Amino acid sequence: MNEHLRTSADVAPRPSSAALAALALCAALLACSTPTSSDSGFGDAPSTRDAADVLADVSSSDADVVESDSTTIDVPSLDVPLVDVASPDVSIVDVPSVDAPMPDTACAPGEARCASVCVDLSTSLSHCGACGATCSAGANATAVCAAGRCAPVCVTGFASCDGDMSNGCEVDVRTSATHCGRCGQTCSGAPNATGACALGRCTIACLPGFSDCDGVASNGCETDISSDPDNCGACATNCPGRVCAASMCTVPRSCRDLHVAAPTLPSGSYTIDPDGPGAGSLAPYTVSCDMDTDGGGWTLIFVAPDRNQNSRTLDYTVTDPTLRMSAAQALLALRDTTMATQPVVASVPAVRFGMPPNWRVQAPFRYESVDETVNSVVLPGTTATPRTLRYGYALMASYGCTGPWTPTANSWGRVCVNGTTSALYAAFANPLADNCDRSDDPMAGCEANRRFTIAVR
Ligand SMILES: [Ca+2]
Ligand SMILES: [Ca+2]
Ligand SMILES: [Ca+2]
Ligand SMILES: [Ca+2]
Repeated sequence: MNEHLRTSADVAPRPSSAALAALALCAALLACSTPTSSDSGFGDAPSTRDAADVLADVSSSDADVVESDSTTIDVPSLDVPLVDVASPDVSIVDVPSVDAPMPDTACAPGEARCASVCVDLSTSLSHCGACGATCSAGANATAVCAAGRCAPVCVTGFASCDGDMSNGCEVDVRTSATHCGRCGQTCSGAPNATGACALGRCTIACLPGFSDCDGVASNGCETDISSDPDNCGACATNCPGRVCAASMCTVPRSCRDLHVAAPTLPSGSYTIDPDGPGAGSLAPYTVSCDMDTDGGGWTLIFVAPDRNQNSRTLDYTVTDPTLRMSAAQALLALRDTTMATQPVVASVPAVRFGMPPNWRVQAPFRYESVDETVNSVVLPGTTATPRTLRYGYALMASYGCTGPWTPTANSWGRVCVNGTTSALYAAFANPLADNCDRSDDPMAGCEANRRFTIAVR
């Protein structure tokens, strides 16, 4: 038999599995396409090989099989450089080369070539007028290239008022009081106000505590909102207690406090809280205030109720003692229903004196008979004169303010200041009609518009 034919047992090195697989394919192909010795009819020519020969050779050497049979087997090679062909590095990067010169004809009319880029030198921010000439902008400005020159433009609301665009547009003309709306436009001040700029238009800025309640800029901030009870803290904010202090509504402790806080308030009824608003046991209550007499600020604590009292225990009409306890002065006066202007009767002036300590304890009508010296001022007047204040429910020997008190079996009643023409009150402890007149002429009766009053401040 063929000397080349050998069994697998003869092969010293065993072929690898890959080689065997290749050989199996090789053997199959040879069987179909390679003439065998029997087919040719020329016998056992040594040059003729069959599948068995190939198998025997491969078994001895892998390399021999691949080299000798490559032309006929045409085994698909795994080494075909598929990866190299498809390499993205080659096709993408190499084509648009940055350094590659571009023909001038590639730029559109009106454009120039800077490096490889076509630009419009008249408008390009990076190549303004010349390649590489960049346009920048300072604060509040936008870079602009116009007609080949850098010309930064201020953003809306700002301006360059210093003539220097290198620092941009440094002025906010919407709010600048010295460049309002445009450079150099200054906003002047007004009473209680400084010039200001809002939305590019001149206006005024009120000083603290003032406001422009009438909307008229020319008279500035005419309203003192720190103390105006009609514009307290803000325009048209009305204080129920008629007191505005430190721009806040409050309720006064007395007519005196109210008068100090708001000197122009007229006489009338006002709400006070003698032990303080929001404090103490007292709730606010209404009293009559005399803002006219002797400088004003008087709180009325007694107003004769009608024409005829008949009592030894007549009390103040404001029974709360707080006001009288803190009062420094008392005022006797006849008043009309307004409780205001004095004297209500020209011939009967009011009289003012230091608050008698007894009057703080209780109303003078409740004492039997007291004479005490007070420094009194018959109004209008400026000289305090020591005079005898007389008060009590007892009977006096005269109808005026003279003569001794008599035993109290017959009550009568008297409040007067001896030696003056000032207001007198009499007969309040007697069934007869009361008298509201002057201390030296006590004959006129009390009337609705002729009431005896005591006020304190
Ligand atoms: Ca500037
Ligand atoms: Ca005004
Ligand atoms: Ca209170
Ligand atoms: Ca009487």
